[in-house]
Amino acid sequence: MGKLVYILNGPNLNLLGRREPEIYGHQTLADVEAQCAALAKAGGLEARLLQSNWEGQIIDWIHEARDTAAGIIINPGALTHTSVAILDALNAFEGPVLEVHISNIHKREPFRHHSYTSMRADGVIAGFGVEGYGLAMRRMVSLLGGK
Ligand code: CA2
Repeated sequence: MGKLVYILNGPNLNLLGRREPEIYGHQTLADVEAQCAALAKAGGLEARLLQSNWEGQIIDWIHEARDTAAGIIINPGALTHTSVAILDALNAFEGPVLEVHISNIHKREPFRHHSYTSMRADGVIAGFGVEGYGLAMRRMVSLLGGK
């Protein structure tokens, strides 16, 4: 087994592919998981996709990742724009952190333009649809020196 990468997803992302396809597309989180797992495996890594609607659960997973994961890909959903607590948790994680947004948050309402997570992220992807997760995983392979 290669090094583990957590793909953490915040509130409402369980609805991916089922609501608002004009913004978020038709693919589901299960599709994202399959794509990322294949890319991770090809690069000598292992992917674990997790989603919660609860801020505290996401923070607990980031803490857990300190002992179990080499890198984190995170789409905190709307918590991106509100959560100092998620930023603090990410600051306690030592490996690479990549932030993904399905939509281009800078093209949307002003309240989506600021991201607390970006103050810690080593890279940010926005507006590439769910393909952004795959791009982030490719970058993770480069950063973590997989195959
Ligand atoms: O573009 C993104 O990935 C966001 O992180 C998604 C969040 C939004 O609050 C951020 O500003 C940008 C919302 C996730 C909601 O996901 C849904 C997916 C399908 C249907 C309904 C909601």
